[in-house]
Amino acid sequence: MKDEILRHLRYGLGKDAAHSSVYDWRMALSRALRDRMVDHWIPSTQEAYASGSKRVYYLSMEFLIGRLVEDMASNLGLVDEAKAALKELGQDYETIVKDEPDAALGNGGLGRLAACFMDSLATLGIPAMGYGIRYEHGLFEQDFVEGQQVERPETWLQQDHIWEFERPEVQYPITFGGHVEHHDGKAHWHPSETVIATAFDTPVIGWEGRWGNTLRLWAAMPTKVFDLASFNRGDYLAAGRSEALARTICRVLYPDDTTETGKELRLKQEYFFTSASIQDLLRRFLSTHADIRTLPDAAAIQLNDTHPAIAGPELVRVLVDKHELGMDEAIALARRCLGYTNHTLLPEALERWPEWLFGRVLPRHLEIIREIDADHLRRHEGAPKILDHGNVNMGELAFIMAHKVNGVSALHTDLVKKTVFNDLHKIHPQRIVNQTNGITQRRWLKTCNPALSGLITRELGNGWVTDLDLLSQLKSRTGDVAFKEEFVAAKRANKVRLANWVTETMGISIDPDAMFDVQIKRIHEYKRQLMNILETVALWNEMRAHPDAGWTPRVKIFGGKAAPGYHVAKEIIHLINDVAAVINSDEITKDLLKVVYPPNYNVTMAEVLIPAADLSEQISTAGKEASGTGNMKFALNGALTIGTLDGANVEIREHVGPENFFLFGLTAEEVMERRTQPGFARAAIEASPRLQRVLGQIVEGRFCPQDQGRYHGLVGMLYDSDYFLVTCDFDSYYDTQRRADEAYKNARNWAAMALVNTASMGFFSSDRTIKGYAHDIWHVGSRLGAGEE
Ligand code: 26Y
Repeated sequence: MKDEILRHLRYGLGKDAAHSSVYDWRMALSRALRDRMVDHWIPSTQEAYASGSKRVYYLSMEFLIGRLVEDMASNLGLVDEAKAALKELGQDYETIVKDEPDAALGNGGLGRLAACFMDSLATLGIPAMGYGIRYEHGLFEQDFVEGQQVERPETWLQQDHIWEFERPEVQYPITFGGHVEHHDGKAHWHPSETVIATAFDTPVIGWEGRWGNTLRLWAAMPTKVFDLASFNRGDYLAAGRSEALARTICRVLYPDDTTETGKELRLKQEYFFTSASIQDLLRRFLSTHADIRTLPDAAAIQLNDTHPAIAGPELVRVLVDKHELGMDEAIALARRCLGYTNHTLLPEALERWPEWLFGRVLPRHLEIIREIDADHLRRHEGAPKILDHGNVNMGELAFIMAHKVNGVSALHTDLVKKTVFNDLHKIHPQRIVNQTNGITQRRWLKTCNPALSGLITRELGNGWVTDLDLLSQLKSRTGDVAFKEEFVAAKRANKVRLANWVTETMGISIDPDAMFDVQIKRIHEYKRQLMNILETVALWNEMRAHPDAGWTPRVKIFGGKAAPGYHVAKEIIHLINDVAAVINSDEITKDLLKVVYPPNYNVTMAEVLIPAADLSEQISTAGKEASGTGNMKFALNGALTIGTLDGANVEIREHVGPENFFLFGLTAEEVMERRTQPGFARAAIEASPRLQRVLGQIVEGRFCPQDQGRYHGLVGMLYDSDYFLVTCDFDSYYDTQRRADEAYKNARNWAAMALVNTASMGFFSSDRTIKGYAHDIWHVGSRLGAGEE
């Protein structure tokens, strides 16, 4: 390893050891790891090709990967070797690993789920390809200026991204606009714009390098650098048009995970990567198969939400216009290939395009969608339509074109059946299935929490790394005082590490023995960070009034970004920061309460915060969080959850037992019922003197004396509408927090509860989730060990 690093330093980077920076060392280490990785990757790729076995194609607008060096080193079992080699070279492994920027090609849960799935597919030996977009700029970087979020562009590709291999020979034209002509019963699309999709491949190597898949991300290139004929005519704009479109199409990830903005560029991004992926998988299929009708035996195409839902009409278009299948046959064939995962019930996050805009960008696809609607209506009278009220509804499209539709937790799937897709569910009662989300324990325990994972491996061996159910053996240890002490020591070491980082980066000193209470996720009204900060103020009031009442010291930790156009979410960020400034400078409560909100929350920050958490905040309005996956990461790392009966919280609570979970709040049914009562919010506030006081303080400018009206709008909204029922759940939340305070005082018992949480998380491995998809939806198997057959 040492020689390989030095060789890459010299011949790959043109440096000698004496003059190398951390960046150079990281590049050399990464290249050395990459070589080893390729030796696992190529045989898998060859085997998948030679066996002709069915493949999974996972189409996702987002892959929220984070850093790669450690992941690769860990999955290849090379961490110790790399550390030793670098040490001999006078370098520090940790420093080098920390130099890597996150690959942040996603907004949040949906993108991170795709990354966990890629890890599990490779570990399980299922031939698969992830398809997405190679954004030049990932999710924006967040800064706080006077407590307010400001966004800076993210620039990960300004450095060499050495994990990827450019594939200039893999190119497909992607066309837009123009018009369609019909003659001799055939459609001819004459598009007005073309860009070229070109592939960049990143190997995804599973545990111990047993299998490797590919993440193929598409970048756009102009058809020619510019059109010389137009240029010579003096038409400079036309000459550069393809170049301009190519430059913008992959420029930036849309930073919104809720409101569909109806932007033409987003539709073009969606079609761009979906069409490239469909062309690519068909080329692969046709290189070994003669009959296109057998495609469903070779390809399972999974749509990660509706973002790639255009895959349905695109596949039909190719089958009809190029392979001359009949329309009905093409629709049925495409359906047998496609699966659709729904990730949201929020109406504003369901994609809809104005028909006029859709038809302008994709005129042939609009015709095909009409045919899909007609075909479906012929078979099912009165069925919901894709084209409705001048809109193209991508949810209906995805549903109608998929043979299976899945929700991402038991509760969510149930609500999908009862609400958004109720009518379609009645027509196709077998179509909707559940696949509860999961997380990869390789990243979210093994790598991010060496203190705990080392302890577990010492006790159980390392089988749990590929079989998380084995953690249940730890349940018998809740009475083992010595083991529990080590479990507690691991948590404490992680808390000290976090406390040091908070002091260094934010200048706030926090006590590692205080309860670390963490809420990290996108800022959204339904996730109710607002309720958390209101409770913080209420707690602070009580602490100031009775400082000697034997409080459990707390550190409230927040992390998360707001969509740049989401005004209310930005106000919530501002309020958290305003409250933090006041509380953190209060002499009376300085040993009892701190509020910490480090800017620019991302995957890497999660990897530090989660292992150090005591309490996990999963407090969304019941019925709104499809699943959550952070909830699983916390519990796996020995945090207790305070949460509502929402998303996967329900199943987490079932697995850990109700006595090891702090439940509060209205149920999904009660939420719906409460909303029908006029003035419910005002009534709830009137019934809660504690909440009244907090809201009064905020309105009076207690946290923003220079600008007293700052939160009038926000508080007014709580009184007048409060769609997410912050006011109704507030008292129950406050009381449950005090129960958590009491429980924390009994350190032994808390440790036992935390240990049961870790020990009960086997079900929430993404390995289990992927096995579920493989069995119920994709009908694919593992190739592990199959090579020797
Ligand atoms: C259409 C566009 C505005 C859009 C872009 C991104 C809409 C939604 C999204 C992302 C949604 C998302 O991240 N959903 C989350 O998916 C997770 C994985 O299933 C769930 O755990 C989580 O509850 C859900 O909010």
